Amino acid sequence: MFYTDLCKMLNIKYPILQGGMAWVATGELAAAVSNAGGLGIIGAGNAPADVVENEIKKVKSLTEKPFAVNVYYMSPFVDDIIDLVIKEEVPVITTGAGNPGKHIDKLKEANIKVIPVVASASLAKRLERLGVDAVIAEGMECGGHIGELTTMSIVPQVVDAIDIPVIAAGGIADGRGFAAAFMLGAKGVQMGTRFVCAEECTVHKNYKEAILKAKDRSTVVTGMPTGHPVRVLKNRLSRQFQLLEKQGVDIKELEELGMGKLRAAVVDGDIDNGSLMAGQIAGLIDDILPAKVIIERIIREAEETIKKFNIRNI
Ligand code: TUI
Repeated sequence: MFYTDLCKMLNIKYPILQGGMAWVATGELAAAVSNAGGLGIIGAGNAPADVVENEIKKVKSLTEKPFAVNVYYMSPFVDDIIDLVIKEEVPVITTGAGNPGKHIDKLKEANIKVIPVVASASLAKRLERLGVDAVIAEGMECGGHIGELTTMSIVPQVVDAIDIPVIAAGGIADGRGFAAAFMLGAKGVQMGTRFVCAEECTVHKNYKEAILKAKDRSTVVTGMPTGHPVRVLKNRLSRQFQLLEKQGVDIKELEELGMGKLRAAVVDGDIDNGSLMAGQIAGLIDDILPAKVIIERIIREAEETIKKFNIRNI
């Protein structure tokens, strides 16, 4: 029912992408999602090329299926990561937190599919003209670095602005959200928070448990004054940020407070002083399941949701 143009383009069974979360989206998780018929994605984050190369090798040893690398455009190693994905013949890249325009020709020449995250319809249009293959329209319900628009607003506006497939992200964790994205014109979805609670996700168990415990209002946006707002689960660190922001301290001081905090949450399981990036949908997630079960359940729920409304073709 959900085999779309996007599935054909990416050679995947289900139109479900796993968010390329820095530190979180390791080779193990990416391989599990790809083996389950979705598109697994390694999050390069701020890591240097040799670290990302190891993760690529891990995925290649665990699956024959297509996978992707997410290139984080604020990383100091962006150019190295682009050279690496070309050398390793990675079939797809997604990009985030910046405009990948300057690398598109080089990537197309290497036959790599390019799928940028966009936070506006105008950037989607510009990137379509430059030859990207699809875009991810990410609403501010998502975890981590956020744009200004909600999923409900950005997805249909990006769908209307361009002719290439649009993937919806932000606030999706079950079959209802998946079906709703399709009603808005999306040809696929990307989920981050849901896959943090996959069995194969290697984050510290404290991080997963914090998501399981989360309720609808458990996230907060910090870092507004730095120009890089980030959605996280409320904890001691987020309250410290809010206090400093209220006091109007220097941006540099806020940036320093954020340093190394994602690693502290993911690797050390420091749920008080770590940055627990998660989306608003965290409150809906109440189990840790294998990636395959997560994906198959969402597809089944989405089919049931759509049948309820007697819609035969999407
Ligand atoms: O990038 C994300 N989500 C993120 S990044 C992040 S922070 C991090 N921390 C430590 C290590 C590595 C990373 C946590 N979550 N989402 C994709 C996204 N991209 N959202 C919004 C955008 C975006 C913003 C502006 C994309 C393009 C853009 O273009 C600006 C321009 O040049 O026009």
